[in-house]
Amino acid sequence: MDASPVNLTNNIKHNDNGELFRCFDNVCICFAWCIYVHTVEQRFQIKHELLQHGIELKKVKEELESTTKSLAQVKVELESTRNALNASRDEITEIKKENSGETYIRWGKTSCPEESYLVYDGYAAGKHNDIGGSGSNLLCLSKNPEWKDYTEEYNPWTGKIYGIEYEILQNKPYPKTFHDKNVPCAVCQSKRATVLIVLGKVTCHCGWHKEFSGYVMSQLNLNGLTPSEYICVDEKLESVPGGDANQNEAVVYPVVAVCGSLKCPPYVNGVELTCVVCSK
Ligand SMILES: [Ca+2]
Ligand SMILES: [Ca+2]
Repeated sequence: MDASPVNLTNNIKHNDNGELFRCFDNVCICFAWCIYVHTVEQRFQIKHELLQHGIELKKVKEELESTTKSLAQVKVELESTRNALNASRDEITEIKKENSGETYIRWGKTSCPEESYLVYDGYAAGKHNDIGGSGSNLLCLSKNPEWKDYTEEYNPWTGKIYGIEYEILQNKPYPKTFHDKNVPCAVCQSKRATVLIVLGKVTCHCGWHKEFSGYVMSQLNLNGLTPSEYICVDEKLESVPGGDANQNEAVVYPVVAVCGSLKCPPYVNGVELTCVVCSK
């Protein structure tokens, strides 16, 4: 290497410039590195924030799904409640309909026909068959009487009421095993507004519903006996338990047609008269 002063000066200048450039490069590298590091940090920060947002979005999505399921469940429950309310409303309407019809007595039975409602079943009762006075109508007495003021000692100054027996030994319509047995009765409420008892028929007229059919019965047709009303007794008899003894107090016999003023035909002399209870 040349050691002359000029060369030395040049070398010094050269060396100064080299250091200068190296310093400048280092600063640039440093600056670039800082920018790079800052950029990486920013990216990392953004990535971290995005990740957090993603987690929050996932939570919101899960909550939305859970809420949707809950709403679906509420909808099902509301639908079920609405159906139950509709069913209750129909039931109430049906009960109102069932309880809006006319009542009738089904003599000889303890129950009502399928479409009718049993108000109560009881004991058929009426006046004594060969003693005058008292009432003439036949009644369906409750099995559970209620009393108010009363006296227990015998008092002749009263009307009287007796249990009714079947008197059917001489007649065909009913089994003779029911002879002398006591007559039960059922008070029924029809689903329909009007009830009509038709004698001499076992079917109802067009537009009418048949409640039950049977035979007409009444007090015996004999001089000296006081009359009763005619009643429609069911064709399939029942009897009051424990009432088999022959008491002959209040009684009912089958009723037959008598030709004369009553036109025959269509009626037939001596034939037991049928009856039907109809509603509409
Ligand atoms: Ca009896
Ligand atoms: Ca008798």
